[in-house]
Amino acid sequence: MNYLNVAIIAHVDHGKTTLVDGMLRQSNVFRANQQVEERVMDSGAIERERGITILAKNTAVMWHGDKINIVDTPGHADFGGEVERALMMVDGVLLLVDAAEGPMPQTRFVLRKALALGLRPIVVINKVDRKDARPDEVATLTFDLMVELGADDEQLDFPIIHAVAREGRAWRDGEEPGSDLTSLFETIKQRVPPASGDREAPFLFQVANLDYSDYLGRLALGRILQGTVRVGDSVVLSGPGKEPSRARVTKVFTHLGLARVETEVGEPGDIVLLPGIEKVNIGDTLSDPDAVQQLASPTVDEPTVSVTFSPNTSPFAGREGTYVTSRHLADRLERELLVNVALRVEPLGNERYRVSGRGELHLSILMENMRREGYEFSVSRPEVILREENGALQEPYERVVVDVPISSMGAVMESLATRKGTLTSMAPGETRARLEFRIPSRGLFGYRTIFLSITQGEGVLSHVFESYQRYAGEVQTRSHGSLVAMEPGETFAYSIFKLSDRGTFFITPGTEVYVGMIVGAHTRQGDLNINVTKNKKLTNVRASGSDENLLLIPAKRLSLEESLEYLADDELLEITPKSLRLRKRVLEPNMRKKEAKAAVGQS
Ligand SMILES: Nc1nc2c(ncn2[C@@H]2O[C@H](COP(=O)(O)OP(=O)(O)OP(=O)(O)O)[C@@H](O)[C@H]2O)c(=O)[nH]1
Ligand SMILES: [Mg+2]
Repeated sequence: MNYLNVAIIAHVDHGKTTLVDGMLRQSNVFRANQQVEERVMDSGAIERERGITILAKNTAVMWHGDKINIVDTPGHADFGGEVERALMMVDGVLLLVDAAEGPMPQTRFVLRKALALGLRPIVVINKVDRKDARPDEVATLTFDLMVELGADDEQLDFPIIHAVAREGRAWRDGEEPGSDLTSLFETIKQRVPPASGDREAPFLFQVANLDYSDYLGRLALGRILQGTVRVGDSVVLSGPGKEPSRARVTKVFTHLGLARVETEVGEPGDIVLLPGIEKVNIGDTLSDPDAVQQLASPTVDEPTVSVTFSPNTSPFAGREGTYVTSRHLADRLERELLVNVALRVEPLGNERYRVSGRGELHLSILMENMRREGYEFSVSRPEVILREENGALQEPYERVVVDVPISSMGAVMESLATRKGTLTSMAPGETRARLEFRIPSRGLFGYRTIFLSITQGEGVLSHVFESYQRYAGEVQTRSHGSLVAMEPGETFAYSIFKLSDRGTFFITPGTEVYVGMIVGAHTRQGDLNINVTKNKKLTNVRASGSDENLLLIPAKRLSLEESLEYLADDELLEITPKSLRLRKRVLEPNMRKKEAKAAVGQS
């Protein structure tokens, strides 16, 4: 049997997980009457809620006697670390490109990685059913991108498949539209070299990912590079910073469809799961005790953004969370490092930890997972990670692509220019334009909300880290202060109504607040301390309008990402399983005043 190992890579939303649905359905891995949900590989709760893939996942199908191991990868730039790891296991990639959008920032990122590893892509132009599909143009743009990224002749000689992943159909460019995915499977067979690996050679395996099971514990996932592995075999675990140690193989699993299948022998070239190896980490090597090897760990791009995690110290601390101490926090972050290879954690003292990742979403998904598990903590404003090279300060820059209605083009250009963005290309169409910018990552913090409002929700923006470049100087992102509670207690509609001209409220009447908690955004610069816990004095004479009739502007409820984007340097976000509360770092108004004065004195 041949093993054909492929990863599906693309920009976000170009249809990777949907294509896997079709491949699974058409290779008889489901029972005839089995109900299978859409995007079945997006099995995580947050993945399903948000409709995005966060973790790379493996599956496999049989096709005409060959086994195709498939790795579905996330398209969002922040999860690029997952893609880097997935590429370790494969001999080919399906590069999906949306037939209307064409190559986007993350298309470039994943393609660059695949080309650098010498993989030969199969280009799948997906969503050709879209009214605005332009498959031929998109094929040309993809070719140009490959040339720009230094593809060699073999890589440039890529097959082009047209697809409607949602209907499970694909056909070769120039052929009649097909009714199933046969052409895609055939192309994989022709183009992806069967995994090589000498069966008689000593066993060699590198861990590309870790999985967990309640009764098996930690499972090492990877591809057998050579030799075979049997239940009962003794192997040697080696990796950076660890003494080589012996371990026994207790079970061997492979993938088939959505299931893990137990097998007696793991074959060279196949992707297998090995449970029961203690202390195993991603990048580690397992080898034959008579031929011990330690392979080089795969390289992963460095983080560009960091936040500080610390225990929650607000007056409400410990009310809603199960795990609230600094110890809990440290253990949980430590555990995350095992599976989240692009993440870094650094203790800062004083129970604080600097957590660094590849973008705001990379960090916010960790926060969201933690609060769902019962953790309570606070985080600071996300900051970019600066660097020094030859004495010059550098910061991360992003490549940004926006697709906007012509009518908002000017406003978008202006708003990005004030954030130090430079326009690098411009392709105006009849009704919409596509603009590309280079901008310091800092300039994009908090920009999404502004962008959506400028384009009235009609704009699409995506960005990906490009490189470290010269520090761009001051970038102003938030120009207003906060509305801060100065009395503790329950909020009343009456006081919110009275203060409604002062800004936008984030809380509704009946919310319990503490001194120093942020209840809204001030319309002006500087913070405003307000009392939102006052109720109308009861008098004998009832006013003509009663409280119930007060017409309140609905509160603006901030999501986790919006809250992070909102934060200023002297503010924190309190995250609990039930609530997100913004607060001033220093709660007492007088103390804040003193600190502000001291800061002015120093500068
Ligand atoms: N019109 C059309 N829509 C499609 C097609 N394939 C997928 N979609 C839609 O595109 C959206 C994104 O699909 P996904 O499969 O989640 O995309 P993805 O590439 O896995 O996304 P990430 O993993 O988050 O990067 C979904 O709403 C799909 O229904 C297609 O062939 N035609
Ligand atoms: Mg997906």
